[in-house]
Amino acid sequence: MASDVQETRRHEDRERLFSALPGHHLGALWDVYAESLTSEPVTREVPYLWSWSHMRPLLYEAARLVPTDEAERRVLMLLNPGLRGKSAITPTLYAGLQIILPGEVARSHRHTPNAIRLVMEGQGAFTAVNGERTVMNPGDFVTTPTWVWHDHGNESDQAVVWLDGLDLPLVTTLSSVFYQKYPERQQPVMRPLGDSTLRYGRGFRPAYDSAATHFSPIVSYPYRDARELLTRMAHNDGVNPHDGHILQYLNPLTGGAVLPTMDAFLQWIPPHSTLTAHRHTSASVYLGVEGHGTIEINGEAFDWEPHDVIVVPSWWHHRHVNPGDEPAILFSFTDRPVIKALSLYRESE
Ligand code: 1HN
Repeated sequence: MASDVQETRRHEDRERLFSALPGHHLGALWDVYAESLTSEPVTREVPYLWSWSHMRPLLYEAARLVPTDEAERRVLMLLNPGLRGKSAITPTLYAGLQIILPGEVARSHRHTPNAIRLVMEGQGAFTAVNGERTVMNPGDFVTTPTWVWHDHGNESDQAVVWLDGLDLPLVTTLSSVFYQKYPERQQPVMRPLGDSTLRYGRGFRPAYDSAATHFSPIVSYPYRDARELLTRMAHNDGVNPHDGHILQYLNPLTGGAVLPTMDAFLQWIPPHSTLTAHRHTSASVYLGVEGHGTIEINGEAFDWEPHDVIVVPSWWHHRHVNPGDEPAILFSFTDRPVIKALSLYRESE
């Protein structure tokens, strides 16, 4: 009998303890232990496909209604449905579509988050990075690494649209966001067109320049060059079972990923092929570039067309299918360099 009373008292004391904890900003580990230490990664973020046919009219409507002077950057963000309230496509990565109209300027600034761009539509806009302008044509890959001044302009006669990829959610989580406006709207042009490619992208570099930054010194990787290599690989090389033919955008100073936090790729899924599923502890954001295909993510089919964006979260099985007669070409960027640097990279079929 006495033990029943003791048991009741203990129960009441526990209730009192539990209800007192939140007021002191304390919590009981044993309540959340099982959901914290899962036997393998469990993601809140989900796979998703953003269709270009839905996004395009909204983006052009945003361009009509919101001037760049007001917006600094006129971008529609791609928000993962599993990460409500976060400006994020995965817990580490951000993606958005940016549009710049003829005559517009997206003012100069710099920030600690790294950014990549893949041009989707229109041609003749430019991105300026550290005094070098680079013209943006469809399929071109442009980098704006951590803490470099960058701005965009459009002196052409057509709207230009690109995919922005940033490590902003990661840098925010690491409490390391810094941002500054350049004193003028645009930075002065200090270098000729193609300067960084001539210096670092042709198998040479100025010999007294011994810096080995973890971001690529090359501003632009033209689609023409990437497409030529990919075509060569498709005609000469064996097919990778998971990725078909795939090239990595390289930082020539390290031989590794183009940015310290993000890796980027262009890949070719051969006609009439079904590749082998795999999964890895890095998330990928894909952009359809040419042809069409399917990414099956944990068995669910995401059928993509050019300019559609697909997110594959960490540790979800995915495989590529190309049912068509033409090669299917996909761009992607990932947080793999971060996962690898932290010794957390795992991959399995
Ligand atoms: C940014 O600076 C750009 O420079 C694009 O074009 C998107 C998203 C968040 C924060 C900064 C750009 C951005 C961004």
